[in-house]
Amino acid sequence: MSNLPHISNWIDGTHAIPSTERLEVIDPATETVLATVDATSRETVDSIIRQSQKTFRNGPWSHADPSDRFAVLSKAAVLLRSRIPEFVELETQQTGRPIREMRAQLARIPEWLEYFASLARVHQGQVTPFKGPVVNTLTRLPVGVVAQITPWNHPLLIATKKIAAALAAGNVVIVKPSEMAPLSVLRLGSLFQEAGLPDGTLQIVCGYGRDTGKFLCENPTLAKIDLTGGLATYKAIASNAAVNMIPITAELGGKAPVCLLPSLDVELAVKAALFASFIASGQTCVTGSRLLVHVDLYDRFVALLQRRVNALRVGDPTDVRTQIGAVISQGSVDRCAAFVERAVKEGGRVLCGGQPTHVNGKGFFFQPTVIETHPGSDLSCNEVFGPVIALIKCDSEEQIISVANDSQFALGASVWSNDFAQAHRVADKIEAGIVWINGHHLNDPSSPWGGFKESGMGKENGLEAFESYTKVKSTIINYGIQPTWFDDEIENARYG
Ligand code: TXE
Repeated sequence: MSNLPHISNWIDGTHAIPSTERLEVIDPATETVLATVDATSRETVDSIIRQSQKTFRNGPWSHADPSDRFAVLSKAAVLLRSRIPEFVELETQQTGRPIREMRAQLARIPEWLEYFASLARVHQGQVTPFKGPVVNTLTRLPVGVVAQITPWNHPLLIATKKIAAALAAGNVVIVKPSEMAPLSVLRLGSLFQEAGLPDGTLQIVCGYGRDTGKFLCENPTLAKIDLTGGLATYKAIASNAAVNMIPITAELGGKAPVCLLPSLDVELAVKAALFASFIASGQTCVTGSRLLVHVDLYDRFVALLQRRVNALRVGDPTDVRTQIGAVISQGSVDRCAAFVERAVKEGGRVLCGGQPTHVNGKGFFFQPTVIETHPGSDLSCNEVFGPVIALIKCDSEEQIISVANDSQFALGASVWSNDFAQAHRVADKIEAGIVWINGHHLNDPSSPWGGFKESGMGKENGLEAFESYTKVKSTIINYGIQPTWFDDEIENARYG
């Protein structure tokens, strides 16, 4: 027997009996196995969903007063905030992301619980201007048992965003974290229990996407699926969900343009590019993976960018000085290398990096890489999901806009300029779900987050996310219209 910890699914308020099939969770910076988790079978998934349906129908949460939901989610925020250091350590280990990033990111996650707790408490129904002596109330009800499929790049942030919105609205949640980094999400089970969430309201089920995720999403009794992942995963689950009339929120890939306009100070432009492109080693859906630089800025920008990228400290993620950590897997390293190779074949010029690397002889690392290329190249069009960035010289504002929009993705985009009118003009013409002016990656629980085109549909965050976890019930209260239709004298009788 191995001494590795095994963390089994969190079901009905406890860690379930471990499955026989298990999968290993690897620290991508050291290639050591951190723990094993369940590889959950179809039979178990189906039984968890059946139990969750009973909990939704008969359990207290779906009928709880909004003030009770507020209290539980607020307490969960307090508990999470008090445990951030332990979550930071775990998140750094399982993702290989630098500890300085994880500290900054995780410190804000309790805000999602606070925000959705508050929404639960203050959200109001409506009364419509219904004609006549009638009062028509619209109330929002929880939708039911919802499945949340979450990724490995921001494991705790993305799961918490989704869980908070769904619980605030009164649903029963089954979350399947990524097989690559499920450990921090698994810890949420006992945290919510301590906060007072009734057992069975948050179920955490582990396994491979192709198996456990698929089994979950194929179940016809779900009320909603909320996915953050790849387009291929969306396509794998969409047809069944459509037939089963299950709505999907999908937060998929991106190819965010970083539009750098000539009025910018070159130092700021380079800082903007570094921040947009290399946070999380480029593994976020809004990574600034296309630097679209105006010709008037280009040469100065490139010279400084090269110096700054070459000086980035790739290293042990647990070292506070490390700026660039690991990528998630060997597969990701290979994918980055293949992108570099194709970019060079297409005439691209590697300005920085371009190679896999190791730290202390181990780990899945890739050098921060910038490749000068042209619009329409493989690197300009397709998502790497790693630290390999396309640099494109643009002759004009118009060309920056047209290159920015010439993509099947439309999630994030940033526009950087000191020229107020130009910044707004360009931002106005960019097709993307999220456009930043003089910023990138800025995020808040109140701010809807989601893309257009193949970047997905629906929103995380904000009122939009909360309402997407509800269904509207219309109650029509008649206090003056008589049901006289089949009487003899039906003058002015009202039908509808
Ligand atoms: O994601 P997957 P991967 C995008 C990004 C990246 C690509 C692939 O473009 O290059 O996705 O990354 C579960 N039924 N993003 O392969 O596989 C899986 O177990 C049900 C964008 O890591 O989509 C995991 O829990 N579930 C993104 C989740 O889907 C399935 C973050 C995501 O994994 C499944 C991550 C199936 N058939 C990747 N197959 C973002 N928007 O931030 C997989 N899963």
